[in-house]
Amino acid sequence: LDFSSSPFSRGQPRVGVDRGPDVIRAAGLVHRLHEQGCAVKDYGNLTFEEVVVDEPVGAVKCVRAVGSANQRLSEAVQNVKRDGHTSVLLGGDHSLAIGSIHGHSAAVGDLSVVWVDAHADINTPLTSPTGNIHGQPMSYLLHELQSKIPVLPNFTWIKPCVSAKDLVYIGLRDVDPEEHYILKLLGVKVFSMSAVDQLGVARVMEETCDYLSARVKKPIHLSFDIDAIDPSITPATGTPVVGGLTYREGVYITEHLCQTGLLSAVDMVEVNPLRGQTEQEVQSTVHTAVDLLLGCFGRRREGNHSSDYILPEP
Ligand code: HAR
Ligand code: MN
Ligand code: MN
Ligand code: MN
Repeated sequence: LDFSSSPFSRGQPRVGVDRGPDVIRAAGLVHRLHEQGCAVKDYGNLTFEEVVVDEPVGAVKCVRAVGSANQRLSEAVQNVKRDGHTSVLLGGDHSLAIGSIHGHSAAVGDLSVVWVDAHADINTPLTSPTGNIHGQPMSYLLHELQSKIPVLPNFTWIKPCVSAKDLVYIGLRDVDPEEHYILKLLGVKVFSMSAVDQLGVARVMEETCDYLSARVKKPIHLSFDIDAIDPSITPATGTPVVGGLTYREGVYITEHLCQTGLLSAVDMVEVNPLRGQTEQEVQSTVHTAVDLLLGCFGRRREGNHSSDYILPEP
């Protein structure tokens, strides 16, 4: 596993999400992954060039900063994948999925994307109600939306690289009307919270994997927005939405994806320690993010042991 972490927050207006990577590290993520037998290399925080003048383009905010940070991230992820490692991105806000998915795909080719989020993050620059790019990343990545994306400064390096049929959403419960239209237009597979309620998480994951592997088995990119989990458990995030996934449903998603053997890159984004009301709220959010990542990389709740373990003889 190779970590690229991106203390980046300009895809949305709230301060603090740039501190996500440091609090996730401070919770002992790397040590715990080592303990469960993962070889981990931590590249530390990526540094991004200061963009001083960054006037909105139309309604879209911080375009140049988001564009250049993601270009840098894409290169970092490409290097990790070309070295044959699994890429882990600690964010930062969800605009970073642009560089993470772009870089992943540039290195390995066609991907499946599993997007776990309260939000669809598929607004185009022209449909976005807020102008925040963390609500838009999928629109830049989908082949099918290419003709709807205006030219933006520092975004010209982005090549759409995901097909709508290779994308699955899980956990949606706050979708803008324009986003809902796009999802229906493109026929994107969506397991909203209603579907999770109806089917249960086990069937959602079974159907997700059946759907994605119906044709060829592609490497999976998991983009996990911590706000997918219910804010009673993960309140320290910028745009909490009631009625989310339980801790157990979240962990089940990661355990299931791990068992496919296809997990090739993971984003863990939108942890914002400054949005917790108390230290306990921050810790609950951060520990959940860590447990979700441990689930991605082999931790099972039934227990684990290494294959060369030998029982001690008296
Ligand atoms: N749909 C809204 C927008 O486009 C809100 C997006 C909110 N935030 C996220 N995304 N955390 O997952 O601005
Ligand atoms: Mn390496
Ligand atoms: Mn998101
Ligand atoms: Mn979200």
